Amino acid sequence: MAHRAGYVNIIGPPNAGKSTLLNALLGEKLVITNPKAQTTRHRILGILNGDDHQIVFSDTPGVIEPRYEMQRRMMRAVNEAFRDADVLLIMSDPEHGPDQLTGLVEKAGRMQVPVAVLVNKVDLVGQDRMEQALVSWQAALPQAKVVPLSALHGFHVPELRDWLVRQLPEHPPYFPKDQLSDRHLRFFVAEIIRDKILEHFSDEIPYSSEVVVTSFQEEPEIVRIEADIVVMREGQKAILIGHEGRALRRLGTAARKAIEDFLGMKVFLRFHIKVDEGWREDADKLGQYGY
Ligand SMILES: Nc1nc2c(ncn2[C@@H]2O[C@H](COP(=O)(O)OP(=O)(O)OP(=O)(O)O)[C@@H](O)[C@H]2O)c(=O)[nH]1
Ligand SMILES: [Mg+2]
Repeated sequence: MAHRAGYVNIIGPPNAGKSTLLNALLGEKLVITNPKAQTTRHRILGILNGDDHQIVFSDTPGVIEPRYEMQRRMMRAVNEAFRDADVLLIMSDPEHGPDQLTGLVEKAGRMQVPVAVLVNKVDLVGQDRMEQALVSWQAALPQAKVVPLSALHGFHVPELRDWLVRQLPEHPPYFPKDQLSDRHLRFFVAEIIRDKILEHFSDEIPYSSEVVVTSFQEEPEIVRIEADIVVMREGQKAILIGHEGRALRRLGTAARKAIEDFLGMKVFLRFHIKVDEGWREDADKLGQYGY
């Protein structure tokens, strides 16, 4: 039996549901998803293994016009995903048609590999709006397969998975068949903490924050985790900590519970808050943080 394998890269505007789709395709919550934009900051692989196939999915940051070095590096990760795709998934929603995404359309139009446009969040709009969106995408990218979808509710997700397997080239697996991602547990733990920061704090705080897991010790009964939360200003640190430390305790409890669910183990979690005004522009720091 021939084995098929390849890279299926998910690219689109912020908040379209790219990470939700990756989780739906994998059938488990691997990456964080959030109503706020720019949740995903890295290219993250999620690997779906079957007896005769391996799909290496890439979740990517939403496409934006970068304003600082961290965002430039995020867009570099997106561009890399354009280059090595065996199949390209352009994910959008009814709010973002081809006219709003001309850069993406142009790049997708030049691709030599199969392209599908996924118009996500069908559950939020009426039939007419959805029809219009599908027609305009098909006109903009005639060679693409255009699919209405709901990543959140799983609508058309199994059909998409089957179609993707058929598009893959014959190739041996790229990764061991029991591997789910290219990232380690520490990375996902830091992402869960960042997700809780997005949830608990507004305005610029989530966008000024970076989370680094500095210690991860597995004991028989418990995992002991220490993490730095880096913010850009003393005022942000004060908000994060809150009156008598209450905000930080709430964050800690929410993050600990989510990490316990993810690891299936009891967790002890401790934060250290640091202030570093320039981390988003600092090439060395960004390198250390994995950008
Ligand atoms: N109603 C509805 N909401 C959805 C659907 N898919 C995703 N969402 C929601 O849309 C929001 C954004 O989802 P994400 O998966 O984080 O979007 P993303 O494209 O990865 O966003 P970035 O990482 O910020 O670029 C979340 O609140 C999801 O629950 C869907 O099919 N229907
Ligand atoms: Mg995302």
